[in-house]
Amino acid sequence: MLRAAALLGLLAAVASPALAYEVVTVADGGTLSGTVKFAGTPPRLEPLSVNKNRDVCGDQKDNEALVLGPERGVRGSVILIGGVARGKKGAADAVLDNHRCVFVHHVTATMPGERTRVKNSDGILHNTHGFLGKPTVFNLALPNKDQMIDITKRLTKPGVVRVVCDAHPHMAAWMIVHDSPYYAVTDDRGAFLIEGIPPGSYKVTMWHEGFRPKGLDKDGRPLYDEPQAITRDVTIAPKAAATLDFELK
Ligand SMILES: [Cu+2]
Repeated sequence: MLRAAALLGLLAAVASPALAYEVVTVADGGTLSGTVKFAGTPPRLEPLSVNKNRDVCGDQKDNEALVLGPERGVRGSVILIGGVARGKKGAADAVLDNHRCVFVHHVTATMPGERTRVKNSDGILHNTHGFLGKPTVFNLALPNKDQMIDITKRLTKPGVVRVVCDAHPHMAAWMIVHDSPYYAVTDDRGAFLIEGIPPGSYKVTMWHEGFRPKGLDKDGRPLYDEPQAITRDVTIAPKAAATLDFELK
């Protein structure tokens, strides 16, 4: 939880929380696309062992803290454009699914007011617990298959929400709550695309969870080093396409 807390200040600074986001028509918006690539030697991440419900979950699960695709593209990095006070309407309808004892997706981004739900696709009890720094923002027992709980109203503040399952220590996810709909999560190739950006100059932050293993906590949850964040400047011209490539080490 401390790791997430350390990043909150940084993201809050990027996010300008004093301004309430305003939806307007963006007639001359530009796009920002790019990639996150891994440089250097990636750590060897062992599979995570499952402590119970092995009949449903299996014995072990892949570690998703750092997943590299073709040409070392990094999956699950978050790209945030900071300081956009007015712009397009958010279109997210995010569902964080407990599916075969893994959170799908491992990294989700959303914003306050955009519909966000937690689902259980398994026929066993999961308890999805989200922390914004230390405080709990949601704590949901999901005993039933295909149960869905709407958490939109719980996500009132921008920041990094660390999500765990209280029933299964191997389960972990991240939910990044941004103050505008100008965000993206990188795909299997490490690529991202953000559209409809009002022309202007912005700070763009790439965030990635910690991925260098630091053992287990008392509950058997894997620990990692600090999340990483890299912020760069970008200028978006009217109806133009800008690119930005990040390197994670
Ligand atoms: Cu669980």
